[in-house]
Amino acid sequence: MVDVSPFEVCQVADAGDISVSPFSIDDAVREIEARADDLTSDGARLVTIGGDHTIALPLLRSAAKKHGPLAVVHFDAHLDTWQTYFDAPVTHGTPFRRAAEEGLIDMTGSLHVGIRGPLYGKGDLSDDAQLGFSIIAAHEVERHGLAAAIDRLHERIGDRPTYVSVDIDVLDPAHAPGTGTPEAGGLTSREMLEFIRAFREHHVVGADLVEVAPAYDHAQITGIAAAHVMYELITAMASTH
Ligand SMILES: [Mn+2]
Repeated sequence: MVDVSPFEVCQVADAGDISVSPFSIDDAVREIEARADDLTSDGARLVTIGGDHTIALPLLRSAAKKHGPLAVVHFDAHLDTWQTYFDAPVTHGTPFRRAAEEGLIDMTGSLHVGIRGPLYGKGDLSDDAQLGFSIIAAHEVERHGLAAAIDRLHERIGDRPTYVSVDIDVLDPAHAPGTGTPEAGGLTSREMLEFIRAFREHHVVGADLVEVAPAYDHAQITGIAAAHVMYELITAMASTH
């Protein structure tokens, strides 16, 4: 374990909330991309906290403009690569399909971590594989061990510029009850923090943490997990600043 004092080696600033339209998802997505462009125009790296998974799309659009196609490591119970959701193309179930179509993702270096059933449709896994994602399923972490899973992650992303997207529902509801689509059988927060520490060896250019729903939280269980995940992410980013 390497000691890092992230706030000593990096200037870390809270840029506040991004103001977005609550009425038009298209306007909101455009506003998020524009604000991300603005916040990173001086070379700063952006990590966002809050929102649902829709926001990964404008954030990836912004990051890919600067770095080219990104290795995306997506922590989630769900694939989020549907074609549409209730016929809508831009939702929290579709961001990585849109991003793949737009060439924002380096598919040779990208993977989902923590995926678990039940799936919504029979074709979900094959559709996802066709896009080119690799998967470390939640049960594989238990079956083959955390160290083996982290080795796979290292191998997959290599030295590519990397974007880390964390849906808090990757954690088991015991560790993160405050979210909109909880699924049993998820990662523990201890496993999750170890995954995040793996990024100390990689070049993380941006990150998000989404789908925390404070109104469903109890005793700040979800908030504590989310805050620690972000702290470790910022620490990992500071390790390679
Ligand atoms: Mn998600």
